[in-house]
Amino acid sequence: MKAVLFDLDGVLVDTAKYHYQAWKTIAAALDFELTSEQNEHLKGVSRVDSLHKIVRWAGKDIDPQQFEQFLHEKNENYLELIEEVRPKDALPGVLSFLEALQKNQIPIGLGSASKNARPILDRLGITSFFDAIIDGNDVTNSKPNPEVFLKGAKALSVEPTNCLVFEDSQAGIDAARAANMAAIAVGSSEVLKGAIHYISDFNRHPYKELAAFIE
Ligand code: B16
Ligand code: MG
Repeated sequence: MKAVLFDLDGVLVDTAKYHYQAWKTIAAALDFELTSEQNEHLKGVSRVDSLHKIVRWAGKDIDPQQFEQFLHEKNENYLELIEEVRPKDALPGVLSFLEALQKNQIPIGLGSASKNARPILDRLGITSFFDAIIDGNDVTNSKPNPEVFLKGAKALSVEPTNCLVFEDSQAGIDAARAANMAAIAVGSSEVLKGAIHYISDFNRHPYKELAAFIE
């Protein structure tokens, strides 16, 4: 039997669109238009590393004080956007999948790069499903480094090889693989490489289908 580790943004809730929107505003302040293709490379990546990438793509040189200011502005903007998150915003089928895992006594963990993960889980009303929560406040290395998932496995007291990760980002799938864990991608195989299975959401791929990878 396996434990399951969930990414947050883009897997349990579509906050990925809010990250994109908030980063677009920062990019515009750098006279740069952030494309959705470039945004793929920001998914699962920490706030600091994301801004480093954007500044590099914009070809700008900014001082540390302005860098800090942009980080602050991005988060303020993002916090405003997520204020509206409600239980109905959990992605399709998430709630029943969590209920099925719990019913089958599968340990459940969160492995998110976000420092805002806990308030988002609370807003969704699903915090109590999680036996372990590892987020951006608990790690020093950003995905694709495996730290967040290795800490998740440890907190659940399971071997990394007995963990199954659900991820929507290439950085996250790479992190799972670096941790010796199998990953199921929430997204398309044209964009995401290296997962053992691809799903669009948890509604179209119910517990029965996914149980083969878990139990
Ligand atoms: P924050 P995940 C990641 O969350 C997002 O995918 C990524 O876009 C974001 O930059 C990162 O969290 C940090 O988020 O600014 O809220 O600390 O996908 O790993 O759940
Ligand atoms: Mg994600």
